[in-house]
Parts: sequence; C-alpha cells; structure tokens
Amino acid sequence: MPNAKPSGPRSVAIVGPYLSGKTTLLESILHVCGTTHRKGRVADGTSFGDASPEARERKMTIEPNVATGRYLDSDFTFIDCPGSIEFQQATLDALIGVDAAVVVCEPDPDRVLALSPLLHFLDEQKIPRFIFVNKIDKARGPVRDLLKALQPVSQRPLVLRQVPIRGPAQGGVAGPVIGYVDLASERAFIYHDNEASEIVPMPDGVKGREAEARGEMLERLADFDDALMEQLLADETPTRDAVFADLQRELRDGLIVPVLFGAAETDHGVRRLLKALRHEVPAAEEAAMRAGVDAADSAFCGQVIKTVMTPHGGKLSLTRVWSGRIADGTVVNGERVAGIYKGLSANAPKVGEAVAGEIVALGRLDHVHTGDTLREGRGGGDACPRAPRLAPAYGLAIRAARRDDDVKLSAAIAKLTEEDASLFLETDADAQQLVLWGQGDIHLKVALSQLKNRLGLAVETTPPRVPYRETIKRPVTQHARHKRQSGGHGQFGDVHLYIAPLPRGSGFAFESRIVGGTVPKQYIPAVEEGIKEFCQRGPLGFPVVDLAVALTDGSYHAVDSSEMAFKTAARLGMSEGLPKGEPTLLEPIHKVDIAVPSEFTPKANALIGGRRGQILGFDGRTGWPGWDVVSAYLPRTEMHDLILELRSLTQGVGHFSHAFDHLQELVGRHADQVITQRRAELER
Ligand SMILES: Nc1nc2c(ncn2[C@@H]2O[C@H](COP(=O)(O)OP(=O)(O)OP(=O)(O)O)[C@@H](O)[C@H]2O)c(=O)[nH]1
Ligand SMILES: [Mg+2]
Repeated sequence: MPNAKPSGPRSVAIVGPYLSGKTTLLESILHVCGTTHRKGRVADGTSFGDASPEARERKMTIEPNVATGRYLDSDFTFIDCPGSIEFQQATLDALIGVDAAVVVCEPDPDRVLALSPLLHFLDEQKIPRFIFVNKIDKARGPVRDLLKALQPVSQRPLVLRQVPIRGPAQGGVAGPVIGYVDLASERAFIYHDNEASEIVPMPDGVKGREAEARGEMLERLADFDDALMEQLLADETPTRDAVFADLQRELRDGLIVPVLFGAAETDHGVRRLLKALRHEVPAAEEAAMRAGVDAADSAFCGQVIKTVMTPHGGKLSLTRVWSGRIADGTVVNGERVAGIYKGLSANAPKVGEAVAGEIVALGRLDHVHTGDTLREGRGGGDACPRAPRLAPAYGLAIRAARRDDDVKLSAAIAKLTEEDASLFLETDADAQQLVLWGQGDIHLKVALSQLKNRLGLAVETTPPRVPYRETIKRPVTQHARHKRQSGGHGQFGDVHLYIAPLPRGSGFAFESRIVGGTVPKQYIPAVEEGIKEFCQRGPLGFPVVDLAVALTDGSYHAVDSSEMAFKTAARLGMSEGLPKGEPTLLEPIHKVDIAVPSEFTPKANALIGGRRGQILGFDGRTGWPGWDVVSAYLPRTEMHDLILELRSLTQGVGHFSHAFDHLQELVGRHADQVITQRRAELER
C-alpha cells in the first residue's frame, strides 16, 4: 500500500497567533472524537481547556491544555498551546515533544506576519506542520489572496488542499463559505453546524477554480516527485493513492506545508483536518529520530515538556514518550513515578502505562525539570535537544503587600519559575530590590495573580529602579579635619584631598601622595575606606564613579589619631568637596538590537527616536529572510516598557536583545526629575 497510514499513538500541538481559535479547535476536536460529550465555548468559560481561574478570567490560554482523542482508529494527544507571545515559552517547550503541529490562523492577509516566529521555530526544529485557516465564516476576501500573503512568511511551499464553496453573493460582496472541495479526493462537501459535512455533487460554479487549484497542488507535489512530474507533463492523471502518498511523504520530509480551512466554532472542516492528521502526521519514530532517540530501542526514553505544580503541592511532569514504554511505579532518573495521567487537568484519566508517541503526565518526579531527558533507573546519558529559554523582556520590582510575607516571597516565586522557565526572579543588590522578569505585563500579572490565588500572597509592584550613577565635572581640593575632645581619648584625623573626574568607564582610583609621614602609613587604608564608603551615595543620592581621589597631605596626633578618626575625616572631606565639583548625573545606556520584519523597520526607527535613542544602523537579520535588525543606543530608563510598545507596533512579533554599554551624562529636565525623585525616596 503506497499510502498506509502510520500506526501507534501520535501527538499534535495546536499553535498559532493569539486568539486565532486554538482552544476552540481543541474543543471541536474533542467533541468530534467523542472525548467530551458537551461542547463548551471559550467565551462562556465552559471550554475543556483554559480551566484555571487566571485563564478563565482573561479568556486566553496561559498554559498548554492537554487531552487525548481517538479519531476512527487513530489515537492522538493534542496540546493546545498559548498563542500570546508572552506565554511562548510553554509553546516552544511543548513543540519539542510532538509529531506535528497545526498552526491555526485567521483568514486575514494583513495579520499573517504574526505567524512568522512560530514558522521559523518549526523550521529550525524540523517539525512537520499544517496550517489551519480558522474562522473561515469571517473570511472576506478570496482564500487564494490569503495564501499569497502567507507564502512569503513560510520558507516551505504551501499546498492548498481545499477550495471554498460559497453561498450567494450579498450586496456585491462574495458569499459566505458554506463548504469546500477537497482537492486530493476531488469531492465536494457542504458544512453542517456541529455535524459531519455532507457530500454533494461538485457545484458547477467551482469546477473551474477546482481544476486550477488542483493543478497547482499537483505541481507543487511534483517539484519533489519526478515520476509525478513526468505524468503531469504527459497530461496523465495521477492515481488518488499516488497523490495521498506524496502528501504524506512530503509533509514527513518537511518539503511542504498543507493548508486547510474551516471554522472551529461550528466544527466546519474539523473532520477534514482530523482525516489529514490521521493519514499524514508521521509515525512517532520520526519525531524520536529528530530528538536523537532510537525509537526501535525497547528501553524507555522520554522528555519532560512541561512541569506543573498541583494545588496539593505535588508535581506533574508532562512527558513525551520517545521510545519504549513506562509503567506506573517505574524508577526514572532515580525517582519512582507515582501516577501516570492522560493530561494535566484535575480529572485527567489515570493509566497504568504509556507508550512511544504518547504525551502523559508523570507524578512526583521532584528532581526533574522541563526539558530533561528521562531514562529508566538512574537516568543520565545523552540529552535530547530542548527549546531555547527566552530572554527576559519585561521586569517589575516586587514587594509583599504585607511586610511579614516578604520572607515567603522568594520560595513562592520559585514554584512559579519551576513551571515557567521564562519567568525569573532577580535579586538586584545594587537597587536593593527583587525584580520579577518575564515576557510582558500580562505574563507578570498572571504570575502575580497565581501567587495570590494559589498561595494567598499579595504583591505590590513598581517599575524597577534604574542604576543611575553620578560623578563630578571639575577637580576640587579639599581640606578636612575631624577633631573631638570629650574626656579621656580624643579623636583626630586631618586630610588634604585632591578629587578629580576621570574619563567615562574608569571607575574609581585612590592614590596616596603622602611623603615624610604626615599621615602615618597605618591610617592610609582607613582614608581610602572612608572615601569609598562615601562614594556609595554621592551628593545627588547615587553611587559616585569615574573619580580619582588623592590623599595629598595631612597631619596626625600622637595620642588621639586612629583609623576611625581618619576614616571620618576622609568622609567629611568628600562630603564637603564633591558638591563643589559640579556633580552630574550619569545614566546607563544600553546597546539594543531590535529585530522586526522589514516593513516595520521605519516604525522601529521612530520608536528609538521617540525614546532618546541613537540609531547605529540596521542590517538584514541572519537566517531570517525579510527581517531587519536595527541597532541603537538607548537609555536604560526608556527600556522598561519598550517591549510593550514594540509589540503593539509590529503585530506582536518584534523583539530585542540588549546589553549595558556605557554611562552617559544626563542633564536638564530628565536629570532634575531623577534627582528630585531620589531625594524624595531618601527622605521617606
Ligand atoms: N467566527 C468565529 N469565531 C471563532 C471561531 N473559532 C474561535 N472563534 C472565536 O475566537 C475567539 C478566540 O478563540 P480561542 O479558541 O480562545 O482562541 P485561542 O487561539 O485559543 O486564543 P489564545 O489561546 O489566547 O491565543 C473566541 O471568541 C472564539 O469564540 C470560528 O471558527 N469562527
Ligand atoms: Mg487558547
């Protein structure tokens, strides 16, 4: 049989831009497969997925929804992934463990760029993918226009598998899509809401378009199949089996991306999609090979693709079984599996074992993390490739709302970061703050509401402090004497300091020019210490840098001088001297590389201009055709919410990397604001 369908369970991720209808598609699939008996809706808060309070409240997916379904004789695990770019880590982690992805998008040619990062990742990881154009009930323009817009976003050729059958035109506008012709089987179907489509004779009106689209489909397939190419050139019609076999093989080999359409909300086209998955998603061994695992090996090998801390304190490790099988109670990586569940929801069915191709949740593996490779016994051995960890894009300083809870905060957040590697807590010693870093404001808000809902911990947030510095602009000579006579021992220290600015980036330098012992040697380190201590907070309220201080002269008292007295004298000299040297604020400037699709490059430039930035240049993005990287210097202050504006300008796909570059003098209105605010802070 040229087109034998793969046997054994397989796993499919449902991915795609925010709100394209992925959770609705999962709902529809589970309904069609008979996994669920009543179909719910995201809008009503009744869908199978998105059951957590945070997801329900926002009507968005914030962590993967996992469920199994059997369509005809084929078993699938489906993972409906978050669409929001802010929750992308979970999506990337999940994709590592699947046999294929269904990329769900909307029928809007103006929004296709939103697919770009995802398609790029699928390319990199060599994951076979279908595109499912959802909400076809809302499609305004022709499907072929959408395809034209989509093709440049995909490195692989798209193969349209259906052409729409439309109802009568209404007021000069094309009629709604009421069915489709399947181009592989050349059969026509009319949709019925929440039921299987009905097969009908091919309407005359679509015959021309059908023949054209089928011709295009076959040509695409023939690009990778010489025999088919010869047949087409000889005007022969290929057999249906030969076409199906090509569709299956070319998807497996990553040569084509099949495109189907429908409306998840009404089950339109969902059975057609499931049929394509059933026949064309490669067998589990293919993905195992991608992970570097020999699927023929009967020994168990698996990989964790998501970690969940359950409300009862237990841990679930969502695991793709790459090879062999795993039974409840087996010891993997040195720990005993306590429970195997088909999914992550509270009532996920418990099973005795799982086999290659399945994705199941393993209970109580306390020491394994997302991405880890699991093996029987002590574990170890070759590690499977994992998804990259996303760099933090947005941070907020956090503090427990009740002082007493401060100690609990770090431990509580550790639970969240265990679940989500794109979230992390930084202890910023410089600013004396805890900063929670993540992918955007919604990401952090959700994390904080999880802290509140699950652990009863209320948290207050502020923008993180910017590490300003200060220096002086003119050299100063300063004499300072600390003298105290109060009964018994007195205190005496006397120093002459020469305080001078240094070039940017020099830090701090101290030098003693004492000759003839006017300040005895043993007191000199104390002088340096006093100066350094003072430099922790200069006259403007910030650490002082790029400064040279020389101890040029001084005097001492045989009885009353001490290290303490000289240290105090040095501090006094600094506090009197620095304000005379024209203190000036220094702000940190970062080198920022902003990556955007080229059509957004002017917007990225404007964004930098609007944030006191300096553009350094732009270049094509390596490995990303159609993308640019704009490089610029940007004040750190302007970076706090940069990602939010960048995303709103670029359909959510723009992002940046950055690193501290240098300090730069800040004067004028901005500087005054910073100084006033710091003063108020210190007075509090
Ligand atoms: N008209 C129409 N609306 C749909 C269809 N499928 C989904 N929707 C609507 O689109 C909205 C988003 O649906 P979801 O299923 O939550 O989308 P999602 O892709 O899972 O969203 P995220 O996971 O947050 O990215 C909901 O209001 C759905 O009712 C469809 O086929 N037609
Ligand atoms: Mg969703």
